[in-house]
Order: sequence, then structure tokens, then C-alpha cells
Amino acid sequence: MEQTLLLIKPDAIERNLIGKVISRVEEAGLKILDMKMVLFTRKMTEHFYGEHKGKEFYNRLIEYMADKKVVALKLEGENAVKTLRDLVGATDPKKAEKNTIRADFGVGTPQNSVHASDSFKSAIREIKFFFGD
Ligand code: FUP
Repeated sequence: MEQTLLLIKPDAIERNLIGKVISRVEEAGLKILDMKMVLFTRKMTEHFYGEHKGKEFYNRLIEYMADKKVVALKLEGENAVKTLRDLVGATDPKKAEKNTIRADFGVGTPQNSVHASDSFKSAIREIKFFFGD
């Protein structure tokens, strides 16, 4: 069993897609261990996306996410990290595989509806970030 983190981003929340995203997660067999809606402050956003600082899309990403509400989900399942990444699809919704969350709901970058941990190590860090130890 493995754990991973899913964030439902502001563009999806704005378009009333929380339920649809969560349905897909449950249909894929992932268990929701914890879940909350939180205000993603500028400070949290900069900390969470610290690895992207200096990249050409960084400022746009921060402006898009900062001081908006997100829904964080702590998920568990077999190969949860890969299962969720497959369900979410590629970063750019236009390039995301058919039937993925980003292909079906995303509108662009950074408005790609969800974030999913990209490795076991990131999952541990990101779950701690939102839910503590
Ligand atoms: P992902 O792991 O698929 O969420 O992608 P990254 O960690 O590389 O990027 C984090 C976020 O930055 C993406 F969700 C959207 C944004 N981004 C852009 O806006 N443009 C890019 O070229 C790459 C990422």
C-alpha cells in the first residue's frame, strides 16, 4: 500500500468539478484517508512550488494559485502514486491522454485542474505539508 496527494485546483473548484474529480479517484480504487478545503496562501504556494522557482512559468503559477482555495486529498492504494498520475494525465491538458482528468477538465497551464504527487518522496513531503505527520 502506498499513499499520495491530490490537489483540486482553483479552476476546477470554480467550475463545480470537485465531485466529478473525486468520483474518478474513487472509481480508480483509491481510498480517501483524509480531505480538506484550505486557503492556499501565497507563502504556502511559494513553499509548495519551491522547486520551480526561476522557471519561465513560475510567476504565472504562483499568481494563479496564491490566496485561493484548494481541496487536498490524502489517498491510499496499490501503486497509488502511479495510479493517480495515470488518472491525472500530462501537465498540459491539450497533450494529456484521453479520458484523463486533465484532458477532460483542464483548460490550460497552469489551469490544469489538479496536482498529483510525482514520486513516493514528493508524496511524503506533500502529505506532510497539508496534513502533518
Ligand atoms: P505536474 O507534475 O504535471 O503537475 O507538472 P510540474 O510539476 O512540472 O508543474 C507544476 C505546475 O506548474 C503545473 F501543474 C502547471 C504549471 N506549469 C506551467 O504552467 N507550465 C509548464 O510548462 C509547466 C508547468
